[in-house]
Amino acid sequence: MKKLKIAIQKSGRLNEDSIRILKECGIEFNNGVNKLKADAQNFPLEVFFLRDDDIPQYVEDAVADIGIVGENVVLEKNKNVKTVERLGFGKCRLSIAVPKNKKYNSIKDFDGKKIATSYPVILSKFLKKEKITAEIHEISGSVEIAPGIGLADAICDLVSSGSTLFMNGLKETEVILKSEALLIANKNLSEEQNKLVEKLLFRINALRKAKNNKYILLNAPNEKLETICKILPGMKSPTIVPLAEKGWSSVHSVVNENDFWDIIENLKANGAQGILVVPIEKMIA
Ligand code: PRT
Ligand code: ZN
Repeated sequence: MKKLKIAIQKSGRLNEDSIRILKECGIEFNNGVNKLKADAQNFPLEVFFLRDDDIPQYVEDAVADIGIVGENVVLEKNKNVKTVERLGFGKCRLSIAVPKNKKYNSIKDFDGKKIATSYPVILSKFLKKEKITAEIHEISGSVEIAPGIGLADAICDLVSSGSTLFMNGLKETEVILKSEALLIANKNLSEEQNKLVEKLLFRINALRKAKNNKYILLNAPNEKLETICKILPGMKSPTIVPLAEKGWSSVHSVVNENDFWDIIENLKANGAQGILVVPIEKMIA
């Protein structure tokens, strides 16, 4: 069988999470330092370790079939690849920031100004859409120092916690992109390769669903079961097992992380006791 080739970041912010997601999918490979590629031992997958900036090009050229890379890089490089899935890590935003002592009214303030960035493609599209004429000054690193040394009036850079902006006396004024890691793919994969991508996606989704859900067990007096079952949605419907103590049952179900505390409070108010909550490792609908 032909192997699927995946490109992930060699080192940097996406490296660990990219390796983790593949390993959690049960794929074993050796990710030792200074390796260019590794063969998975139990899945037809070959892992290439690359600079993130090169990943879209490699995927477009089919050197790699799929890749894990930030949306910011995918949009900036503007290569002919497709997005298969948003992976939920490497979250950041691409924002415009100005010196914090500068008064800021609206995006119109940037008309005629100079903005330093490593993201000229995304920024110029944004400015065009907003009908702003500003000069884009492309620099490859340490963008945040540009206003301080008189190189530009503003910057457009990635932000996560905001502490880099803060330390450089800048304030965020416009968010132009909310980015996260994407699974991208070459547009002309064979049927066989597409099947492997689907297999991988199935595992990734089972993991993500499991992370967003918890398994819950509780005891309830039988006369309260109907109300309690209405509070607990479950995958199909809750499981009810009679307890040795007469008039009581144990109820098992799955609850979503988002509604978790509301559900727990509601259950307690309706007579549930001995509530146990356990993590789910994988969840297949
Ligand atoms: O060597 P290689 O080219 O592969 O890596 P790189 O140095 O180009 O990228 P790397 O590892 O820094 O980032 C990889 C990806 O992580 C980016 O393309 C984004 O998709 C994502 N990401 C998430 C971030 C951040 N958060 C982030 N905060 N990338 C960069 N930053 C930088 C930002 O540029 C700024 O300098 O962190 C600083 C701001 O952080 P805060 O927390 O101070 O706001
Ligand atoms: Zn890079």
